[in-house]
Amino acid sequence: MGLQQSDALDVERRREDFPILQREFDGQQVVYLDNGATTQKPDAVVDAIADYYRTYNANVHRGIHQLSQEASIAYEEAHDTVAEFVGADGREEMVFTKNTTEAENLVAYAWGLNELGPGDEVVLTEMEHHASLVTWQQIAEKTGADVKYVPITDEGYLDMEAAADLITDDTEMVSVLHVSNTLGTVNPVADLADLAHDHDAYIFVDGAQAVPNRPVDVEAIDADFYAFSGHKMLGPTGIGGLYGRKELLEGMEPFQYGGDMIRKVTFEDVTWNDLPWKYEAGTPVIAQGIGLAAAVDYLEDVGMDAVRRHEERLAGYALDRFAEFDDLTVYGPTDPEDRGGLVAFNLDGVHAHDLASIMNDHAVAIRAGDHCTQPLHDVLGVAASARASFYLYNTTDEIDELLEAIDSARELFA
Ligand code: C6P
Repeated sequence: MGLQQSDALDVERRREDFPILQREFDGQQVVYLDNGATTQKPDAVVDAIADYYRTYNANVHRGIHQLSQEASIAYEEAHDTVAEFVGADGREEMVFTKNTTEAENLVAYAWGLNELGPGDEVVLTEMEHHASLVTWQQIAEKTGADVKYVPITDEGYLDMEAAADLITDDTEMVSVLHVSNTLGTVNPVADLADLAHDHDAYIFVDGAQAVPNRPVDVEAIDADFYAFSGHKMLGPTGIGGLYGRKELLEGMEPFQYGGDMIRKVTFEDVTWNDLPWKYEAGTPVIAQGIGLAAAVDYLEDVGMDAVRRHEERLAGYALDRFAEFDDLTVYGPTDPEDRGGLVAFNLDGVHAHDLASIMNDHAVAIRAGDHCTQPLHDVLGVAASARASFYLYNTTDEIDELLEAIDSARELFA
């Protein structure tokens, strides 16, 4: 790739914004490679949340006092910031949810439960996260619709020929992840959107592993819905974003009922609030929204192209290093440009959980398990895998430390 670290982003300077990266376990500095699960938070995000609680904490859309006005403005403007970040057309198209999972459930319940019926089909992929797979499976069961799965190729790509056969006039919804949290594969979501729209179906894109790592433009993809989680992109837990095409969000029923999502209520009837508040029932995720906007500001400052290049560089370096060892099986595409910054793998003869535990003894934090993709692991023929996932503050030296820790596991189990 011929890309030097300094061309992408100044990692050493950025690391100073994350004091947690200085943590030591038994004198060893932590190597945090579990960013696919959740990322660390820079001071700017922690400060923005603390500033809200310290200086203008109040409920939003309820008070006429100054604190409430300040909180309401900050919360509403957070929607604008996040909407712009993913190319949505303003706050009306950006609903704040608890996380990606809740965004999936919102659409499945508010749209799917009302629109799906016997004979209708929802098309997913074999690499789907449980957030989408379980949700659509259950909604299909409630409505009598069928679920179909686009298979993956041996190289870990979606089989697009099979996708073209599976998406038909019976398809009502295509729900696909943008970047796989297990294979790392970057899926051709714009092509899948075209396929869905050719058959008058909608497409829901799960961007949980994409928005943190690459520039995303929901309009360029032509997504109908697009979801992501704040905690995977430097933001706090407890917040996610759901982009929805305005006319779709306007036409759908609310997901939850209660305060703030209404305009006028009588004992007999109710009218709904404007977008996006119609989908944010009760006291919303105020501090989290403010924190997510601060995370977006931080990412904008770094530059999403730089983040993507850095992730590709780290993934490429990891793939090259892993290829040096015959006893390591790596899942997903071999070309780093086709994948996000994560590598799932297995070491011959060592269970992924044991491997992660030995990594922990070396202060290397990775994830082990099925990564909420049990059916995909069935396809891969393994019960579990270990996974190293990178972010903008990781270095190739840390990947070397990972490899050294794997070496000690090798020795231990030899
Ligand atoms: N994947 C991982 O370690 P929530 O939990 O709602 O913030 O995100 C769910 C989710 C949905 N889609 C994809 C592609 C994801 O990767 C995740 C979360 C974490 O891989 C936890 S299982």
